[in-house]
Amino acid sequence: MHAIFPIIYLCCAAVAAGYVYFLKSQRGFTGNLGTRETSPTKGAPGGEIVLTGFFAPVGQLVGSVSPFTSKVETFLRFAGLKFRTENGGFAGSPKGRLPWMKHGADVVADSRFMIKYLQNTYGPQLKIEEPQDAESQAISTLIQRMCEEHMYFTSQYHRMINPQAAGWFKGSLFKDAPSWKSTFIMYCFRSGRGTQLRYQGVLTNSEADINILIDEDLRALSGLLGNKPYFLGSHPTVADASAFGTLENYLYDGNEATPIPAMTRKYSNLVRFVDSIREEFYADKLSKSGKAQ
Ligand SMILES: N[C@@H](CCC(=O)N[C@@H](CS)C(=O)NCC(=O)O)C(=O)O
Repeated sequence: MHAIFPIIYLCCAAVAAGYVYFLKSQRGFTGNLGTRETSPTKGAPGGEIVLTGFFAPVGQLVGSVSPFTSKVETFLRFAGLKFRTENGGFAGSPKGRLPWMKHGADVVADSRFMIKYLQNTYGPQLKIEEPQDAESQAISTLIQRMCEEHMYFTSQYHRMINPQAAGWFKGSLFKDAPSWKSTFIMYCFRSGRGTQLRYQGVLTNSEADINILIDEDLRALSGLLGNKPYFLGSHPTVADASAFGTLENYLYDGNEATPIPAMTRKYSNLVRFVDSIREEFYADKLSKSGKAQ
């Protein structure tokens, strides 16, 4: 009878060691602060832009499954800048997160600082222009903060914590990993993200309450967009890159067992906004990934 205890201890130790090994191999995914260097603000135009982020295809997305990576890629496409992408690479990121980029000798992380850097470096050569009036600039900042600091975390609940997303996590996000590995990674993510979302605040709410917040955010974006092609008028801006990164994920990541895609489809102008950017700026990838739903 007692002989079973050493075996149980050994199994627990093996699982704990595996978990620690996984966290170390990810350089502490969720909680890795990187080197926290202050971002360079401007470089010399002409260097190759290498964007590192999540680029493995997921669902029907043409942009990245990471809204922040998608935001930067969309900005580069709006701006008409040439770039190359690399998949993965937390360890190289000065902020411990994705995306980050190399441009000549500079390394810049965090979508907000990467875009400012590109604007300062390329200025009038960019094909897009930001609004000059204070009200539009304020709206742009508010859209970005809502997408990136609120809509991201509520959707993380449905991706990482909601048990309904298990099929998507294993069959889509980690489709290339063997089943035991994707299951193990899923439970590691649930634990790490669970802690993060409790401190951040989303996970102090029930699922029903989280869904109310999601709908309020979508309604706010839909009301702001109205019939305009883009959030600030007839031309794309950084606010649209940010909203696209978020909304394309809400609509097309394929996580249909959770309520987000159906909730987003209720707002037809948001669907039209996402689809028109996919068609105009991602035609190359859209033809490969299949037509929008
Ligand atoms: N403020 C950052 C956020 C980037 C971010 O959170 N990226 C996620 C991927 S979508 C990440 O790297 N997460 C790793 C972690 O939470 O440790 C930005 O705008 O780039």
